[in-house]
Amino acid sequence: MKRILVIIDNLQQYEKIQSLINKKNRANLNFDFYHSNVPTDIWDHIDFKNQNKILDVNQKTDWILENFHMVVSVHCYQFFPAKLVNGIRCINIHPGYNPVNRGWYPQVFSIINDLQIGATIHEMDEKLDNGPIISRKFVEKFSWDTSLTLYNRVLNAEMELLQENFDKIFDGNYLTKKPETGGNFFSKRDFKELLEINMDETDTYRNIINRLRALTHGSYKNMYYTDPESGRKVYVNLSLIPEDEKEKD
Ligand code: 0FX
Repeated sequence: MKRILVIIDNLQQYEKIQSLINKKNRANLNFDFYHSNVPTDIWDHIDFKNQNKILDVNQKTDWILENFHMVVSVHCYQFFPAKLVNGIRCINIHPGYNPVNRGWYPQVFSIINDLQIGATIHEMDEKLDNGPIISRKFVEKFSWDTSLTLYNRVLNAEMELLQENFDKIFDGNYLTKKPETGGNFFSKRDFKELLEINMDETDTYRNIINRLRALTHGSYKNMYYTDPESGRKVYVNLSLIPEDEKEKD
């Protein structure tokens, strides 16, 4: 029996992975799911609620090394220590195409910087989103995408990659590809620096629309200006409706 630890902080992907595992029905694989100590909606899922499924990978490195054959990180908020990534095979499912979209919120920076975007499954090394690539694919990007619509396409691509490579990944039977040099890395700080609107800044409509749609993601309050009278922040979202979709309304 192969014991596989999955650390996952994303409910959407958890539900899809569970159904894939059930469909695969591999009797020799045993999956244990944990999440980080960062509250997300996965905590309310029946499989996690009141179950003490928080796992700190730094504190529990030795326990992981003793009890598991491999680790899978799925949108996991923790940075894995060197002892862990060097001691056991750790795989990451990343919502970006490495090395083009390393780091945080890849689709946001893909829209703003006109970069291709996709998903990657890779072995983890000591750097973030950097290890040998097992499989990756691009997704389409449209001029009417917001962060949310593009993100959803990337999440689907992640699951397609997992499905296509499931047996290879868990049997450890694949060839990897070293990521090309160069690429991009964006941090959470880079994201935060995009949020405040300077009302006196001038730019092309193309750049302004790109920035607005890159920061439009469902109900998240991202871009804002400060109302000069009251000093309150006013959040801005962009609605983009291609012609054919409008006709359906
Ligand atoms: O889980 P995740 O989709 O992914 C992020 C990083 O992008 C990824 O590289 C890392 N491996 C993982 C641990 O964390 O992040 P999320 O569920 O917090 O956010 C999903 C999207 O929502 C994000 O891509 C952009 C958008 N978002 C998120 C926050 C927190 C916003 O637009 N505003 C926000 O304040």
